[in-house]
Order: sequence, then structure tokens, then C-alpha cells
Amino acid sequence: MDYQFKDIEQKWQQFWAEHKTFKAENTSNKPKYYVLDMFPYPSGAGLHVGHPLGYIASDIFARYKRLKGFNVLHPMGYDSFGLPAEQYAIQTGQHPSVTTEANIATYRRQLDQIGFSFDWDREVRTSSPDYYKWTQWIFIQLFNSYYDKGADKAQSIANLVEHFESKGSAGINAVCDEEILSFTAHEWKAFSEQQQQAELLKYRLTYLRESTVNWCPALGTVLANDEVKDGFSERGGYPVEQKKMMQWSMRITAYAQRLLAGLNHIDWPEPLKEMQRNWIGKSVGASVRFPLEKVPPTGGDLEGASYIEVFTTRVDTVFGVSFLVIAPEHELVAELTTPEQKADIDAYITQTKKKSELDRMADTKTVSGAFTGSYVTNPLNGTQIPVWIADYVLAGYGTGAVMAVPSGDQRDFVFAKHFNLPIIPIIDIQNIEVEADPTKEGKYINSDFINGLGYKEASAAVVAKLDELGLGKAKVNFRMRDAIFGRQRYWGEPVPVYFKGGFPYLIDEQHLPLLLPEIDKYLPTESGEPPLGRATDWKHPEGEYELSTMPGWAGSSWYWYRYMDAHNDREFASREAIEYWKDVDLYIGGSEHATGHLLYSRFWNKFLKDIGKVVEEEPFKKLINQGMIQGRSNFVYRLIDDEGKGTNTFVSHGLIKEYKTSPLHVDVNIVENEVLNLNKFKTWREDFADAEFILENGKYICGVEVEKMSKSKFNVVNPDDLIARYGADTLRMYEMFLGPLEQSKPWNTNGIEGVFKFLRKFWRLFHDADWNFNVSNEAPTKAELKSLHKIIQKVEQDIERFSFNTSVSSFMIAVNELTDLKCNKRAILQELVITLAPYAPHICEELWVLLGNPAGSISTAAYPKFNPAYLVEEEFSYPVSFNGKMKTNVSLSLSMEVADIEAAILANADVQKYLDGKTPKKVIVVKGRIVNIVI
Ligand code: ANZ
Repeated sequence: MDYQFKDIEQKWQQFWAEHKTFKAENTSNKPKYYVLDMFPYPSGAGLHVGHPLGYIASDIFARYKRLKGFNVLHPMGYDSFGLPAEQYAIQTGQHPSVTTEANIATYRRQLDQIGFSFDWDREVRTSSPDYYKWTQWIFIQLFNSYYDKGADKAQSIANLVEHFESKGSAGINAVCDEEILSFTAHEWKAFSEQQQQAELLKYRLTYLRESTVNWCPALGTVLANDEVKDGFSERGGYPVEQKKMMQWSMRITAYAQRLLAGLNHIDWPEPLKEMQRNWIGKSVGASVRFPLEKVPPTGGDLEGASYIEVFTTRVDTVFGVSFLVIAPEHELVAELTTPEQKADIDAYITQTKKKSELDRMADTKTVSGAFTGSYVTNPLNGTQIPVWIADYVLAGYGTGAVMAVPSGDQRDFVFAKHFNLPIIPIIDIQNIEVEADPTKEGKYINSDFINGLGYKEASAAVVAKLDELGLGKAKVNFRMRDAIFGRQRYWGEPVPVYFKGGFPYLIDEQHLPLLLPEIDKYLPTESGEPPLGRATDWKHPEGEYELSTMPGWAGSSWYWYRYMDAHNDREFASREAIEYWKDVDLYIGGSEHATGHLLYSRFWNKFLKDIGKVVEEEPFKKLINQGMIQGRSNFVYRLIDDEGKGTNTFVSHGLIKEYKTSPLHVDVNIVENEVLNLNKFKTWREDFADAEFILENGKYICGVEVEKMSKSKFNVVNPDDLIARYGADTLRMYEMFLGPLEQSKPWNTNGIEGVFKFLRKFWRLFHDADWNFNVSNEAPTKAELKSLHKIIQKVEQDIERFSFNTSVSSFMIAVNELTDLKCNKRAILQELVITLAPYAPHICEELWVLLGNPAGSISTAAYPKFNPAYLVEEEFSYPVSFNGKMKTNVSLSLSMEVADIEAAILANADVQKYLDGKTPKKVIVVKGRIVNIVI
């Protein structure tokens, strides 16, 4: 029978599902291998051809690893909480769970059609209560932990309480809020319950605090920095404002150093690691305190603070400081502002409120700022230094204050020039000479103690001096901020917390999951509370539940563990399962998650390791980012009439220079090889029903452009259509054939026919001219074995280095060679079927059975063993010339070296005959090519 892909694919997909062919066991004598895909958010649009690219690659790898004797875990699930379903609910009133359910069904159908070897028994959905129960459980563990810097790991908050009770706050070395109390054990015990809770909250790994957030009024929620682009929400493009709110946060900064260090031990793409390094942003520098001049030149006393602390990475330039700049939000601004400067400062603050932090960082051109009227003293040489505010200094970084060194820092220089501030020349730090303020005799020092030192040594010397004075110390700073952990939306995990006396308390673990309540509308309440505020009968016996829900990244920060033991209702996964599977060996997904999901997952993993629940420090050993599949848009060209109006006539692309036209996206599905199907075009849109065409060579040729794949550009190619036409095996191979996995590339359906023909040719090898299955048991020839072993070796090497596209072309060559050799030998074809099975599993399963093997067993077959002996070209027939004229051939082993070849040729009887007793003047040997004898 001819290649009936439809029947074959349906049959095997059904077989796999019925027999649970890809079910992974949590115990095995085989080595384990865990292949993970980034699970999808099930959107309403379904999958387009770009989505399965990574899934196909990982599936090939998973199937290959099974053939290589591994116990493979290859699961799939859905990241099913999220904004789009909720937006849809707001518009239509349909419960997000209904939308989500329907979308999941579409995804499942589409995924099944592609023939993935997922173990569906392990499916997870982050929005299902038996899953989010454990997300809430992890939240509880975080709330009950703090980070002990001494032990360099998270510890139970009970240990902290114990310490407070026995020793007070002395000797605590923990990651915490900036402002913490000092107290004795006695004082601690005397604190009220609320005071104690307030203090503990400053240490918990998840905590509430007032923070400036990206508030998006249109979406009614707070967005993470990476969800905001240029002041607008990434999803929907709505304006985003800065707003202060009480928010749940995750103390990810406690893990900054470990997150950084861990990058050196994982096999991830270098650019991705670099993005995480930059995001974490470690800076080694110093903090320096500049004492406030208590009497401002304008008179009066300053009360309260006695210094401004700055963070600098160039403490060696401290003698070049000519002014200080603090962020407009700095807590000392009000105190420092003199009455004369108040109007200026107020106006400036109003102005900066309009800008987001991102805008402020991005804007390097505008110079703006205002003088507070106050001064500080340089701690080393005693000079008087004016204090300014400017928005280039960020409140949330370092100490929110900068010592400005115009001769060392470009921004400071521009600022000094603009406001006519002094510039102290310290161009060459090795030769600076800055004198101590002569009016303040005795107390201060000159710069000569760092003269001649490099910047590192000079910095160390300055830090030592400052340390002596109690006015500075070495400091490591991280750019990364604690992560906000909440949004004012409905469709997310409820936070397992209730409030009593204004303080958060955890709900009891035994009452998990805290179910998402039903509400009448998915909108904030009239009083501006999140949608959960609408829930009636939703109250903890002791207080009100938290009304915000967890952010999108909560459920995805630990899901790979749930796959290890997806139905466990006592633990998030059993100890045995975790000890067996340990971590993900190969993770494939998009690079857009670099500083979101991939950072948060590493953070939660490290935390779970600290509390002894998982065994590996890093979750994803190897990671590959698949490239983006871009759309390939087609265009038609509407003729413009003399009045500049569009007509209903369309000009073929090759002729547009001769007319006045305007381009229009046309649905790529009615274009084949750039030729527009005119009838389909006329029915595509009503207004084209009577369209006319100016053709070239009888055809309408469309224009082409590469753009993002999107509905609005009519360039979305749906895998369903291609599968219906060519089958999943063709689609799988074609997606790989498009180019290197990690590269972005435009989708182009034009080449798919070639891959389809290849599979048909492959099928043909097993059949005679009448399509009868016909395989011989004869022994294979050397040439056939060579072809086979070439492909066995090539595919193995390719898959091991994730080069899937090159395998596809090698398969084509192999099938062509075997076709030319008219090879239908079982010994060859059986091995070839196994080699191709990871790429085109359906056709291979079918042929495997036709070859007489038990159904379904191809996934447990062994990958063929490569034998290099078959690749050796043993002999070569050297053409031997005399003075350039070819006279005879001599067959010699290809392994012979030049000297041996020469000797053997000269010893040959035929050659001796031609030499006729003469001694050759010269013998030229080109190994593997020719021999020329000059006589
Ligand atoms: C004096 C100096 C002299 C600096 C010099 C640089 C060059 P990174 O590497 O990013 O950590 N800075 C400190 N806090 C700041 C804030 N909140 N907003 C804006 N800028 C801030 O950069 C640290 C440097 O950035 C610090 O070192 C400080 O300027 C500035 F020739 O101090 B430097």
C-alpha cells in the first residue's frame, strides 16, 4: 500500500494512548533522564507552527534517549492561571476556568496530533486545586523561614524566635529589612504579640512591605518590571504608573550570591547566563558616610540624621567628590531642604513623579536636579560638599545617594557642567594631590597616602581609613530587588493568609488548599479592593483572607517536581521520586523567560534544597533556547486610481513598479509558492468577491516579508492544516529541517513537500512496484552497510549536539543511496527504522510491525550500534602515469603512506614493464588520487 499517513498516524497515536507506551516508572535499573519542555499557557488561539518547535526537538531527544537505554521522564502540563482568561471573563462573564478548560482541550488535541511521547498520566495544571495546594504550601514554608547568612541557607523562623527569646537580637546574622530593632531577650518577651510579628516579618522569606510598584489601572494589577516595556504593559499595551502599595514580596535577594555562583555550574547558553548575571548585578564597592554640616549656611539647626551614606564602586575617588546627589525620594530630602530651596525642590519632585524607574535609568540625555541648600563634609579631607537631588539617582539602588566625582564619572561631569559645580581634577588617580581643608586643621588628611597606588590598592587603603574613622566599609551591592509576589486579580492562587490585628497569619497546612472562591464579577470592588473582595462567605474564623492572588510565576517555579509524582496528596512529591529523578537533565524553552521564570525557579529550588525537600542545588542541568519561528507574510497590491483611491484591482508583485499600488496582507493559507489562489482570494473577504487582477505570465505572484507570526498579519500557519495535508511525521521533520534549533528563522511552507516526498521514498524502500511489502532476508552488501552505518553515526552525533536539522538531510542522502542500491534487505532497513524513529515515530512504528516485530516495541528497541569498520574505504585503484600519460592502474590499501605507496608501485610488475629497466627521475604520489612517474 502507498504511504497512508493518516491511517498510520491515527492508529499509533491511539495505540500509544491505550498502552501508555511512554509511561515513566519512578524506579528502574536503567539510568534516568528527565526531558522537560516549558509548559504552555493555554491561550485561546491554540498552537501555531512556531509553538511545537521546541517540543518536537525535546521529543526527538526523549525518544532517542529511550533507545539509548534510559528511563525517560518526558511530561507535559499547563501553566493555566493567567491574565488572558481573566480578561475574557471580564468581557464575557464566562468563568476563567471554563475558558481555560476549553483551551486546554484544544491544546491537548493539537499536541496529540503531533505524536509526542509525553507521559500524560503526569499532566499538571497550575490552576487545579490539587496542584496549587502545594504552591500555597511552598508559600507557607517561605513565610516560616528566614535566611541565615552564617549558615548561608534558609532556616526555620522558629530558630530565630528561639534566638530572640534566649539572646535577643544580638548575634543575628540574617537577611532582613533595613530597619530592624535591637533588643534583649527580656525586651523581646515583653513585646506584644503584634510587635513580635511585626519584627519577624522583617526576616521572613516572604513578607509584606510597602513598595513602589508598577500599577496598571487598565489591567487592575501590579506588573513585574519585565512585564513593562517603555511605560506600557507588555500584554495589552496599557499605561503603567508608579504607585506605593502594601505588597507580598519574596526575599530573592537573600539568594543573590548563590544565584550568581550557581550559573558557573550549569550548561546553559552563555547569553542567557549573562542576562541573569546582569540582572543580579553584583557590584563590589564601599559605603561611605558623609557627615552633615549641622549648621547650614542659611542658619538654623538640622535635627535627626547625622550623615548621608552613599554606595560607590570607586571609593578611591573620594578626594574628587565635589557634590552629593540623593534620589528625590530619599528619606532625608525634607530634612535637608532649606526654606529658600523648598519651592525648587518641591517642583522638581513633582516633575520626577511622572517618570518610571525604567525611564529614569534609560534617560541619559536630560540633565535635571535641584539643590537642597544643605552641605555635608568630605570624611577624609573635610571639604564642604553641597547636596543635590536628581532623578538619575535611583531610590531603590545602593543607599539612594551618590558621591559625585565629575572628573571620574561622565554623568557627574555633565551634571557639574550644567549646574556650574566645581570639578576637582583627579584625572590620574595614581598622581592625585588633594589637600585637606586648611581651615579645619588637624582633623583631616591629604590624598598623598594613596598616591602611586592602582585603583584597587587605593580603594583598599581608603576603605581602611574610613573604617578606622567609623565612616565607611567595604560593601557588596546587588542590583536585583526582592520580587513582588501578588496581583490584584482573580485568576491566580489565593495566598494562604488571613489578617488579624493588621498582621498576616498563615492558615493551617491541614486546611490547604485554600480554594479560589466564586465571585459575581471579575472586577475590583467599588472600594477598589481586588476581585476576591467580592466573595461572600469567604472568611477565616479569625480574620479576613488576603485578597490579592499569587503572580503568574508562582505555579511555574516548582512544577518540574510535581511531574515526578503528580498525584501525591500528602507531599508535593515523594522523597523517593525526588531522589530518583533529582533534576531536569534537559530543559527546552524560550529565552524570553531569562530573568523571570528561570530566575524564580532557581530561587525556589535553592530554598526547597535548604529546607531539605529536594536534593539538587540547581533545577535545570542543561538548557536550550529554541529560536523564534517568524511569520512569512504575503502581500497583494491594490491598484490606486488617479484620485488616490484604492480600487478592487490587484497588481501582481512583478509589475508593481509600473503602477501606483498599496500593499495589503493576504492570508498565507491561500498562497502557494507565492502564487495567489484567485478563487480562494475572492471568497476570503466579501469585498474581494469581484476583485480583478493584473497578472504576470497568467499568475498572480504575491510579495513576501518576514515578520512576527500574528493573526493581524494573516501569516499564522496552523499545524493542524499541515498535519491534515502531509501528516505529523512530515511536520516534525520539516520543523527540524528549517534550520538550527537555536536560531530564529522564518516559517516557509514551501519546502514541506520535499520532506513529505522523502518519507514516501523511505516507505517505498520496503515495498515493491505494486506497493506490496517486500523485504528480503539476504545478507547486505558492503555498500549497503556503509550507507547504514554512515547514518547511524551521523544521527547519533547530531542528536547528542542537538543539531536536528543536519540529521534530516543525512536521512535524505541515506534513503537516496539505498534506493539507488535497490536495497530492501531486512538487516539494513530494520536498523534504519530505529534510527529514524525519534524523528518520524508513526511511520517507523508501522514499518517496525510490518518487519515482524511486536507492536509498540520500537520505543524500547536499542539504538543501532555504529561499526566504524563499515566506513573504511579499503582499497583504491591508483592510476599510474608515465610523463603525464596514464598507462595502468594499481590497487593499493588506502591506509598506506606515501613512501610505501611509491615502493609498492615501483615493485608492481606492470610498472616495471613500462619502466623497462630505467630508474625514474621522479615519482609523484598523491595519496588516494594518482601516481605520476617521470622518466
Ligand atoms: C563615585 C564614582 C566615581 C562612581 C566614579 C562611579 C565612577 P554599579 O556598578 O552599577 O553598582 N551609584 C550608586 N548608587 C546609585 C544610585 N542609587 N543611582 C544611580 N547611581 C548610583 O554602579 C555604582 C556606581 O553608580 C557608584 O560608584 C555611584 O557612582 C553610582 F568615577 O561613586 B560611583
